[in-house]
Amino acid sequence: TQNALGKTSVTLLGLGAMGTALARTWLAAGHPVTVWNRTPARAAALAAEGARVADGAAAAVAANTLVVVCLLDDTSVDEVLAGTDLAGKDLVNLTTSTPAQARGRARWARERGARYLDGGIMAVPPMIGVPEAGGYVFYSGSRELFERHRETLGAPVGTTYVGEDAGFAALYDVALLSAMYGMFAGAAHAFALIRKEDIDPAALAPLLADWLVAMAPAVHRTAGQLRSGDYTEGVGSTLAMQVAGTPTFLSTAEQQGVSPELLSPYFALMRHRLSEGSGEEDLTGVIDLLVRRPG
Ligand code: FVH
Repeated sequence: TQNALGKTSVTLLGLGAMGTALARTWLAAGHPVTVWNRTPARAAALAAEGARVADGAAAAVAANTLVVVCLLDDTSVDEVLAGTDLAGKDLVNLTTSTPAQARGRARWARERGARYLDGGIMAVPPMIGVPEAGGYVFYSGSRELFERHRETLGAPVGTTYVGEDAGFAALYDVALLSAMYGMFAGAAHAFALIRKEDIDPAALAPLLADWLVAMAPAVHRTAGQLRSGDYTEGVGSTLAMQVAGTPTFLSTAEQQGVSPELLSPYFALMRHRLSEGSGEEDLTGVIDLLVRRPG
């Protein structure tokens, strides 16, 4: 359903920080929006901005073909959609899920006659409706559904479609966030090293940020090596050389009174790979050690 300006009507279930930001942006972009939230008070401000407030999840779902859910977790999606009629609906689930939950939800939606698209949000609420902030949502599942609603879904924040497998959006989401936590862990160790010295953390911060940016393109070399299977391709610092340097990192941590607990597991994997005779390789072999083999 579209209004006179050709803007698709949206039903949104879940008015937490993220849902509220999404609803507000759709309203500002001229989309008719019907909302529902378990705690009704959270809908009041949006009602004043033009949202229609449904008196139940079932009524909200019935109001429009495009139904977006942005709830706490997969269990809350179950609870909220339990009594709704999803036949013929275009269900877009922006609730953070595991890949298995997303695939299960896609099957569940299909059994109820709905088309399904899963989303993994790579943004925080203040980035919604602010294109220059660079946020976006990974989408996976029905490509046809994504194409049909691409414009509407792209109104609040960018969109990146990653495939028909409904679990892929969640997988990409968690992969990127996992890398982010690795980066935060490295930065935490770096700040810990200078903590007891007469060094201003604000002086280290820009150096750290620039260094992480300079190192980030290494992921392209890693990807190339994974594709070719040749982990020596384009190698700059060999695994043997890097393992030889690890005692310096561990001794420095000890001298500075810093626990090596964030660095040590990675160093252990590097040593393990070296012990397999991979000294001339890059660090890419560590990935193979992480991937568990069946049995
Ligand atoms: N906020 C963020 O920074 C992150 C950014 C990346 C993506 N996440 C995910 O987005 C989903 C929603 O997050 P949110 O920020 O809106 O979360 P809350 O503000 O905590 O709101 C949660 C909403 O879920 C409703 N809810 C929770 N449990 C139930 C339930 N059993 N039945 C019905 N509704 C439920 C809650 O309702 P209420 O407490 O207001 O009644 C809120 O509407 C999430 O998956 C993030 O991981 C956000």
